[in-house]
Amino acid sequence: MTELILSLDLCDRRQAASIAESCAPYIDAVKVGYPLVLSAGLGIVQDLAGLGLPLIADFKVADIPNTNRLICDAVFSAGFDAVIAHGFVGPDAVRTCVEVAHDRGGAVYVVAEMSHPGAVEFFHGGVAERIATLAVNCRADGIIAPATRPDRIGRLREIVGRRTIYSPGVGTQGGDIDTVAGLVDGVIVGRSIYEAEDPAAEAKLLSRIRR
Ligand code: FNU
Repeated sequence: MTELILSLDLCDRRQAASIAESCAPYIDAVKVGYPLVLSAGLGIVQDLAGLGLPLIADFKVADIPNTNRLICDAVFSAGFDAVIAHGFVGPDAVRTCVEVAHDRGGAVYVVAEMSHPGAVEFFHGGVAERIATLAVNCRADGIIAPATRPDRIGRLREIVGRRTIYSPGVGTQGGDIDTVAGLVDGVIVGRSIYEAEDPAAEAKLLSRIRR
């Protein structure tokens, strides 16, 4: 089954909680990032906890090992179930995230290649493949790969095997959800759902990928 993950990039706490609640029957996890946490505060995690869905912290953690440890400790103490980290910072920094996450029963997903057009500047030419290999070697739970480039997902799948691939970039960024759903373990969707006139109806429509 391919998961549908709601990316809750809203800046209003009540609106975010209300959209998440209405979409909850059709989604498998909620991803929260800087826009919402910096606007609404970490208390949003408590608001969302009642949904009973895994909460993924998209903080793209990218610091030295000690700072990564402090960030990940705070993430899991706040009630998140998983964290997204960058891999370009190297194995010691990624391993620290994985250690903290696994000690706390959580997961780490490493960004192997980003979905926006400019990502090709640095991620192509072998870097994404090296980061995916690093994610495997550091025992990360999976990677983030771009729904905007299904061919690249295929290449990264060869490296990570059965590890989880979560993929953002469908809808507004141009990726086709039905193409990508067959290649990955979960599709991350933000604006196509929360900017829809009826977010729950849109989530229900997209939830066809869960079959
Ligand atoms: P939507 N996101 C992304 N591409 O889009 N974490 C990446 O390569 C990546 C991400 C996030 O376009 C992005 O920050 F690593 O509205 C946003 O939160 O569907 C979400 O995925 C996509 O949102």
